[in-house]
Amino acid sequence: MLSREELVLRLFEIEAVKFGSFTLKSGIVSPVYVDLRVMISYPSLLKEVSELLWKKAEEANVQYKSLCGVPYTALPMATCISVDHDIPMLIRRKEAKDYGTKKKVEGNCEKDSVCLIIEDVVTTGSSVYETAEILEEAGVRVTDAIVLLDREQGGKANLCNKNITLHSVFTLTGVMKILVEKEKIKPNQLQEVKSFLAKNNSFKPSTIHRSLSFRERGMQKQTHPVARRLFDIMEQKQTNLCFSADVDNFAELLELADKIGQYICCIKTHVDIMEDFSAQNIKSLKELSVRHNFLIFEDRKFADIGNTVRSQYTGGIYKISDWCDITNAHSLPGPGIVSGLKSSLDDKSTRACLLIAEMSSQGNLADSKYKQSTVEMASEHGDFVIGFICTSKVSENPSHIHFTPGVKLINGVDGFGQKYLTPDEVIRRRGSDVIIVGRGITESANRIKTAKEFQEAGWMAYNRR
Ligand code: S5P
Repeated sequence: MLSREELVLRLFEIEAVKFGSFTLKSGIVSPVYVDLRVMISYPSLLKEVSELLWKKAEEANVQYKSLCGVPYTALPMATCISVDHDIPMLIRRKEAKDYGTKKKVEGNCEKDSVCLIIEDVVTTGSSVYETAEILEEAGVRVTDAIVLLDREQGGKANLCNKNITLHSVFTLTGVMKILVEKEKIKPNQLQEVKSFLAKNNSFKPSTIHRSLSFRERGMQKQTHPVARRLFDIMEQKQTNLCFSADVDNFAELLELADKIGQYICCIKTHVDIMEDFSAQNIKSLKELSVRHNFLIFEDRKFADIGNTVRSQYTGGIYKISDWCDITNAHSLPGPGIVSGLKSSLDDKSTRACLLIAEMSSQGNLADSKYKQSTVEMASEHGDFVIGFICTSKVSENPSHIHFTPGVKLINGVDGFGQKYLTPDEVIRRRGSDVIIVGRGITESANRIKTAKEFQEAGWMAYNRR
């Protein structure tokens, strides 16, 4: 086995770590460049590195059943560990297969068993997190990740925020200190890299809003009045449950709203599935929303050009904008959809919109770039957009509210690919704010008791995070 120093010198020799002036993909000029892909050309070094990664997990006493390398560079490392130590491996596909099973993970995903992630370099931690999300979708849990080199640009803190502990064999400055000692680089190069790392740190301490209460978030200057009302209701009634009342008649909807109104902060409707829509029925729902103090959210999922959605929002038989506090829209058509919707409102302080950043259904097309662009669109329209439909927290802005559908008391999938997560997973682990529950309540033999259970589970998860 090589010593740590010898290994660092070998990495330097094969130019896996280089110093100078490098223009990165982002356009930033960096004084350091790390590329561990070259290691596959040096099998004995690859074996040494893999052994170090395995030892790190042993030292940290991580308990795991399987391991998974983040594609592609860490794949051969994970394979070496798997073969040398007889540990089952999982492979995360970069793209889901578009034929056959559409699997994103290959290998035996034993439900709720822990999978250890192996990575070569961590910068922001996003690749590790993406891999963890996909593994968790496949049913295994991720608690820890082992990385050969931590670039010290916020990855450890970002992953910690997502409840993943990162253990690194080397830090970038640790590697550099060895190279300075061995006179391979100059001390001023170390200083230069240190100041580069300090300036380019992806961990934003603003993420402390995870610990801001709903009440405090409601009091932020930029929080929209509708969001403020919702935050207030949530704190007053101690509930972050939005009931998705997907029934087809108002007698049932009004009865449910009356019986479980005390447990919810919001009721979500699909007016176009109601068989007896009428202004009178909507008036009755409004009255119940006042009596029990909850908001009304019409899940219309607008998806057209601005001019069309404007008419769909205000006109037709439903006249949605007359009665719903919140509606939602896809960001796919671009910002014109938001401008179109809000242009019809005389008073923007009483109506608000959620943008759909992610969906709960399997195989949906919203990728991370789409999500990011949706968050940017929301930020540009803070006078109307108050948050997101998403499967985990997508925005660091404390005024934004995150609503997550696909919630039941146990994980699972329905017959059409709807994926279910638990209130604890959604609120505590994934940092969302509001659980949207439909069939979890409507299909229960005792809907009132079950609604109360969801309210308690959602609120407990909020208090625990
Ligand atoms: O991605 C989404 C977005 C929404 S708004 N996935 C969803 O399931 N929804 C809605 O949430 C969906 O239209 C339905 O009204 C509700 C979930 O219902 P459940 O019965 O599966 O809980």
